[in-house]
Amino acid sequence: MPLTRRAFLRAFSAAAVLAPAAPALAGCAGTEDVPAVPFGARLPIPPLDRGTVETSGGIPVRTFRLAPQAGTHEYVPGKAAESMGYNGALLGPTLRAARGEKVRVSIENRLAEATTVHFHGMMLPAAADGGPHAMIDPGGSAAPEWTIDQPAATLWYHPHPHGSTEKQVGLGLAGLFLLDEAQDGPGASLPHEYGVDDIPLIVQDRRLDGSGKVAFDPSGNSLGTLGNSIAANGTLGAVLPATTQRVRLRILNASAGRWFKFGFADHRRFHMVASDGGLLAAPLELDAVQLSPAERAEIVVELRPGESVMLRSFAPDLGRVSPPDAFGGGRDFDVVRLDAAASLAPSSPLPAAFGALPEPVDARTATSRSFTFSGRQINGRTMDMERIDFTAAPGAPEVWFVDNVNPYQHNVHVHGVQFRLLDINGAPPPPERAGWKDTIPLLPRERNRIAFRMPRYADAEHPYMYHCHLLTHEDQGMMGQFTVAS
Ligand SMILES: [Cu+2]
Repeated sequence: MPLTRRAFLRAFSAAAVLAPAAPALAGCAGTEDVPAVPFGARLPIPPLDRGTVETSGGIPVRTFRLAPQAGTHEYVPGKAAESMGYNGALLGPTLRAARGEKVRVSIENRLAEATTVHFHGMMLPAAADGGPHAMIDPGGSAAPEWTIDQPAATLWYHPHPHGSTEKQVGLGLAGLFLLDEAQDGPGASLPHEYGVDDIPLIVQDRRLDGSGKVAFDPSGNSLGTLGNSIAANGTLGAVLPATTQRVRLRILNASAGRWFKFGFADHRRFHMVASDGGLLAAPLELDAVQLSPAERAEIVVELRPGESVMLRSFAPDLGRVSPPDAFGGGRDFDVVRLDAAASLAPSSPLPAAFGALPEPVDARTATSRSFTFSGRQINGRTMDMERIDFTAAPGAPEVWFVDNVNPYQHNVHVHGVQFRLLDINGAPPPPERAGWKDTIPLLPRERNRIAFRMPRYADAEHPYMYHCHLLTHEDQGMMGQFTVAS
């Protein structure tokens, strides 16, 4: 699915206006030669890993093992590309644990370079978070542990080494971490048979060169590397054989810089049931949901027997961009085709509501902080591993103003917490962003206000990160860090 030559030229000539230092067309030679991969390969489902329960000091600990390693993967059949994966050549197993369980992740780095494993969206102690201070050298190991203490959700894990996150994620290091409730909750009637009607969907753009290898071009435009191909669970042109009337898709945008606006080619409506940190207050009927890098949405789509329907990414709404239509917008991508069987097993109807979400913190008593995102800096500062930007009290209520003053996109992710979006430029957020979030888009000239409680774990030594999750921006230092201490 190569971009047309005209689209490339438009993107790069626009990029030159905003990023005059960018070398023209660097690293994209041959990109237009990528063979289109026809839809037909079965969508791979990452193996479900519930770990093993070991007892430590009389306490059961659900223990997972992750071994980041190098390998090769054929995005284009017959053309091997260098790749990285956890416990395999690409991506990683889907880890799954329940609220209240103690978990441990034993990590053994089999890569030839240092890495970390960050648990994105997890409310956990900073020492277990896997940020850029938690480097694991080649041959080294780590075993972070914590207790699951948050609602059921679709979280994920990925590397976070300062300066090389885009490369490691882009080569394939990413996996899902699903959380369940301890007992049946309001989401229990949703499709929940993993790989059958509850489908993990890791969507990533890949920039493939003429030989089918993964290429990077972080200086090409203001969003970093944008791919010319869309992989679902690592596969181009994937098809999901559906056997049930309703299918739940847990969609993760694991791209470095591309925004997606997911919907269906026939514009059918579907229900979004969960955002980053868990269930919405009620199923939300939509015809498209937009996700910036690292955001998730769980959707439930209804199928008719024997039909085929394409999950498509439509041209995203990228806000006021100057110049318009420059950075990865302006076109559609087909992502995965759903082929319904001639006879579909019945599914439970969706509940009318899941239950109201608690009010965010009281803005009048919360600590207020402001963060201005500009260029590759936050509040005029570039990430410094040795600098702690501020310290907060455990569990303290916080309200943050997060401003993007640029004419192009950023987004923001805060480690260790789930937050709520209070308003965007003073107006209430759209309903798909009104639930629990750990990552939100920052469109051009937008001021977002978020509220949350600080992690309850005091640790004066290990920091949490807040940063732009456009991986090129993050690698270039658009990140800060805070500690939580009594
Ligand atoms: Cu950014």
